[in-house]
Amino acid sequence: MSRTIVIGDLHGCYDEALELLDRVGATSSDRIIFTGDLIDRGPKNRECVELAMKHESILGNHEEKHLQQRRRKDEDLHPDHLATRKALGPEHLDYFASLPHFIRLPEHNAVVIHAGVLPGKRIEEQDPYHLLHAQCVRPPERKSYWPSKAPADYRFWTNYWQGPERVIFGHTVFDRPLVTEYAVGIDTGCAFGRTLTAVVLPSWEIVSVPSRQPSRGSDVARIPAHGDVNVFS
Ligand SMILES: [Mn+2]
Repeated sequence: MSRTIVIGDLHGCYDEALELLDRVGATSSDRIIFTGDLIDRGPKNRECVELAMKHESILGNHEEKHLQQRRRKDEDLHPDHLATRKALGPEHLDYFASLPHFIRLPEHNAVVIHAGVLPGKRIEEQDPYHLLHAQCVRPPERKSYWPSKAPADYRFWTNYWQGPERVIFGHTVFDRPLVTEYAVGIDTGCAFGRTLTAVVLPSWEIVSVPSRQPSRGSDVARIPAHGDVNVFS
């Protein structure tokens, strides 16, 4: 039976992506989807984009940023973004411009998005800002906060989302994959020296490989054994 393998944010971690594909035994009959944020932070941006071009990806906020900065001068870019720009050609930016905000997997009652959604709206009606950025929210307000900067009455979006689809997402780095009834978060911070994670459908098996990058500090969402996921450090 053919599988769908969804892989979390690469951020230039190409070697780990190949190791993960090998670890899950990916073949040409498997469908492979990346959750966006292929670029920035890690060492092999071009390779990651070209890997995604051979498979499928959604748009991440980092691809969006490079599209927004497309006409900005080199000297006006963040050094990390400049390094990425130098590794890419116009064909890669054109590819970013073609990427969807979500990919539906109706056969699994699932949808792949980059960041998050607000409750009570179909995926097609979601604000693209939330699809690319949502973390801690207070519906129906539009505002979203980084976990470490969220006021106490803002909660991580998965605490509100009640489906009907199970959302597979990246963007927020967790200390281990987040698995709830209606959400599966698979960004485990490879670019920060943690792990790269995939979820394999239809079994929903989670597979991770260790990062080869040096350990770097980042906001990491620590998931408690019970309760919501608003425990961050
Ligand atoms: Mn992101």
